[in-house]
Amino acid sequence: MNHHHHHHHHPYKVLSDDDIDFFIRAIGAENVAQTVVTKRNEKKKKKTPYVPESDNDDNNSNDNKSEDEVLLIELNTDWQKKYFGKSKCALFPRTSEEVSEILRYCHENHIAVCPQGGNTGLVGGAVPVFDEVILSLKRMNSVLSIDDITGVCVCEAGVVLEELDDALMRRGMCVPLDLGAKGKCQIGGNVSTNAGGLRLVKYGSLRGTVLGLEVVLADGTVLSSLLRENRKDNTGYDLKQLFIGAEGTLGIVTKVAILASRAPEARIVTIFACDTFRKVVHLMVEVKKRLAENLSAVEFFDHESLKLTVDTLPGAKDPFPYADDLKTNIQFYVAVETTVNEKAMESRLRANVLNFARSVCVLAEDGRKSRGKFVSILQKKFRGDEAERNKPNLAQRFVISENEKHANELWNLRERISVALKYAGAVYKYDVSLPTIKMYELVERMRERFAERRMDDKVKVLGYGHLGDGNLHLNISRKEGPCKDTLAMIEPFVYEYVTEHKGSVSAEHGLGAMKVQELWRGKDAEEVRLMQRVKNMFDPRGILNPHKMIPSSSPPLPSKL
Ligand code: FAD
Ligand code: 2HG
Ligand code: ZN
Repeated sequence: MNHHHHHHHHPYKVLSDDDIDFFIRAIGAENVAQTVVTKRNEKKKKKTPYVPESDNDDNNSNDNKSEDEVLLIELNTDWQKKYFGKSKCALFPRTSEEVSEILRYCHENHIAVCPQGGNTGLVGGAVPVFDEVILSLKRMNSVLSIDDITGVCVCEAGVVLEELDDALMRRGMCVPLDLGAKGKCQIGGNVSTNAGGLRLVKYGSLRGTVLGLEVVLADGTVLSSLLRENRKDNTGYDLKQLFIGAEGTLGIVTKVAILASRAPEARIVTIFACDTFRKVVHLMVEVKKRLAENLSAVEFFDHESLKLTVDTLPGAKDPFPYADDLKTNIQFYVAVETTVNEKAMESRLRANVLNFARSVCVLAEDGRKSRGKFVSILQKKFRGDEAERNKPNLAQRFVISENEKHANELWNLRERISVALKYAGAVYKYDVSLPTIKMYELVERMRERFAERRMDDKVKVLGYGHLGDGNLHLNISRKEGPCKDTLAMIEPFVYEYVTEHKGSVSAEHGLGAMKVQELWRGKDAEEVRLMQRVKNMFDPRGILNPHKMIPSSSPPLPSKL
């Protein structure tokens, strides 16, 4: 750390009884959770026991705590249970006007605020670093309008992604975004992190599909004219882009206008098994070329990821249970999702996908037929057209979904890897962009580093991610819990490696608290300083999500000095 240049030092106010009184007057006692005024809390103690969310298994010691204390523990803790804040106050406004009142007051009184959506972020951005007031968007969860002609949907920021998708589905539409966290994350949180997810290949980034936003600025100003519904609008700077991916540092997103898509009526998931990463990449290129208009996702995961998922999640099954017996060396899996908008076209799609799969694959296997039988059947079947295959061995085998349930089962093997990791011990997560063809070398280098230090029996190094977008998720899992030596083997090595290869240290999860100092990497100091100036312009008192995303100091000095 260097303390030489503290240009913007923001001393924040410690909350008092008066502040709590103000919040209660502004939004009602039922929308304030707090442990500042202990007398008031006394009354609430043991009233109705607060039931925590299902995956909190460590709440048996909460008997003597007030409802608010229990709720604040939950809101101060991130999804991974890796970051812990010490906030004594959480606010649940129901309207933009209430958000505005809160911010105006916090601005005047130098009170730091941490905006929180579904709290599924993976970089510690949605929980306070110290005792910032938590501003939760949870109770602003109405879908306001869906335009059947334009497909534009306007909703409040706190709508849970899956609920928004359900609302659109009833009109034959869907959200142009899909994440494993959809049951909990909110559209406002997605916008604020510019979440990518599994279908970016099809829908593009939120920077294209978000057409307008309503934002409350740090001083309480409500920017409502930014909430536009036009697909096209070239009038001046596109200011809404600044709030997309701003991680709550420039304003609070209170409403979102998003361009929905037509919901597909049928989908087919195919998983290919490959022996080298080169083939994985070339397979992806072929998939993009030949399944182009039906393609909605092309993802990959390595064998270590599959093993951990199958070992950890009940119901997860190896799609190629006989692969080892067949003396192949399967190291990678490519998961391809294809869709059609009309149910009537499903059989046509199936024929196309099958035809493609057969043309790139040595053998097929559905993992359910008895081994001897299917091998002979398939070998017979394919021997004939061997000559016609243009990419005969990009994949060793494939499995294609037979129905929607099967499609889900297969897709879960990719979508739920991070959930499996959460239950498998401590995990170090890196979400990077790299040149696609070289993407997996980082995973291999990481394994070598652990092997050199004979630490490889204690850690599992997993590589998976959004193959079609050049986005690798490198995860290091340690069953026995977090460990300083392990971390020292990973950082700063990973960040240096990625910067050297002109990648990005955060492809889609953002910087949050975890990577705030990494913003300097791969950027000229001028670029970061411009960002600091933008931050300072929108939030001169630095009350919005301090200690996140934008470093307040100068670049760190070279460590060798
Ligand atoms: P939070 O975690 O609550 O907040 C994220 C950041 O945005 C914080 O900095 C917060 O302060 C700020 N914020 C939240 N709401 C607002 C608002 N209304 N106004 C201003 N600032 C706000 N991410 C991907 O990109 N792709 C994936 O595929 C993906 N898969 C995931 C799978 C799982 C199982 C999990 C747990 C996470 C995954 N994530 C993924 C990460 C995470 O879900 C996304 O970043 C998501 O968009 C966060 O939404 P949220 O509502 O939970 O936001
Ligand atoms: C995914 O793509 C998410 O599954 C989570 O972005 C990635 O946990 C991770 O590393
Ligand atoms: Zn991801």
